[in-house]
Amino acid sequence: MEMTHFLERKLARRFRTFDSDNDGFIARNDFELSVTRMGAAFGHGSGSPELARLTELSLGLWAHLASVADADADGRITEQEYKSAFAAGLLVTSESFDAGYRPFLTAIMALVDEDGDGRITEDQQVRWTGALMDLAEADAKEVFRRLDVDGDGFITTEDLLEAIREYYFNDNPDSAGSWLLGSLDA
Ligand SMILES: [Ca+2]
Ligand SMILES: [Ca+2]
Ligand SMILES: [Ca+2]
Repeated sequence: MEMTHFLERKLARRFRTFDSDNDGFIARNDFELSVTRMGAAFGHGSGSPELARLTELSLGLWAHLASVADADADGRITEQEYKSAFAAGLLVTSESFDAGYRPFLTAIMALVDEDGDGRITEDQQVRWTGALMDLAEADAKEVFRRLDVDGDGFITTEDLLEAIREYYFNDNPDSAGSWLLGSLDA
């Protein structure tokens, strides 16, 4: 896949959201940490089946990342390794996107959508993106505003899935998905 400057900036931003402990690398502990933060943010402890499911999928995501992106096999992934693997189509492609992302997003929503009505509020969006990806509150609110196209105060799993798809595969800087992780210059 062609690596445009815009895509490169988006992948750099995504890399930082994976790096939960901010040490400059993605490793297994980053996924353990983000899941722990999700549990704390939504009141799910070690006995929670929803948290167990998210843990399973998160560690599965890490295992997949490690197997395809950790080129030098040192147990951690650098930003360059991440970008190279994406460019080579080893991480997610527009064809594999739905199958790859829907289960993960569904597991996240099982914690976040506390009343189970299939839609989430701004406050829930702020909490989950803060816990899982350390997204700033102001950025999360801006993301929510852009995704709540009909302005009813709620967004759905489908809205999020479409935005994530755009984030990776739409090279238009004005697409709603471009804003999914806040400012690219931060
Ligand atoms: Ca890290
Ligand atoms: Ca490595
Ligand atoms: Ca809800």
